[in-house]
Amino acid sequence: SEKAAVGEQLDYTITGIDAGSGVVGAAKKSVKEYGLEGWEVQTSSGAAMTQKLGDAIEDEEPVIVTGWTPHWMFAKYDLKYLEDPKKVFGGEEQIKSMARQGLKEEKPNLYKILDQFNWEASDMESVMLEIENGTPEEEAAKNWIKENQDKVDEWTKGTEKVDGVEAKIAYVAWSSEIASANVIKAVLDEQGFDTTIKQLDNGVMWQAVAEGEADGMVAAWLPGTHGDLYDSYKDQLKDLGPNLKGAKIGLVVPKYMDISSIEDLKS
Ligand code: PBE
Repeated sequence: SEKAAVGEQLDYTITGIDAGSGVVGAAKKSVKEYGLEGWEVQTSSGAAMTQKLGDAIEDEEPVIVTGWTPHWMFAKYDLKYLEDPKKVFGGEEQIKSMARQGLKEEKPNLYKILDQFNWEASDMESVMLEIENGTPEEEAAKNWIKENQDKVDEWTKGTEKVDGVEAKIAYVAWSSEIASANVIKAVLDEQGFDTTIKQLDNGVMWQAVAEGEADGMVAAWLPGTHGDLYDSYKDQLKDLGPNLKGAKIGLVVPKYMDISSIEDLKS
């Protein structure tokens, strides 16, 4: 059948991102849960994944990637999520901020800004898209801040400027988190912090905040995507609540593909 042909055309490969990401973990689980015999999730990086997606679309060929929202890919291409009746990829996700123990007492202004940071999926997407279109990360962050000073004022409300207090924020090299880390850094720097954003693997990011090596992070995808990491570290962290609602992960394909569900990958 035509559907079985998709597996053959793709060499039974789902194009993933880094092995430590939650979406790759969920994709591997989906292979098992849906009985997708012979299928493999190839790990690489977000950049390699979007390169492969773009190349396939240029040639109107099939491709299946591990995707997520917010992401610039939905602004640039006509894409759809494959239905996931078994809910292996979960439902609606939130992106939450986490602080290390003791931050509130030691750096109250930093704690408060992290606590008050929140924006919309469309905000994050616009920063991601600008970076994708070639604007340097720091510049894209500053441009967004200039256009959205009212939102930023809410994040810094009730805090005082500081003079070179160090702020260490951990993040992962996902395009969404490159956007949020650069925006939070630009905001903190404006408030007088000496901010370092440290790029780590997912598990190491969680560990760094839990062990107090980083002050915080704004990249906790919950309840599903990073649920196992949250369970491991939640007693060592201060959960500051969501900074973005309406996030999602799943398997993403171009709209021209004639499959609609993960179940269609079963031959
Ligand atoms: N992501 C982007 C991450 C969380 C943020 C969906 C690629 C993950 O899968 O862990």
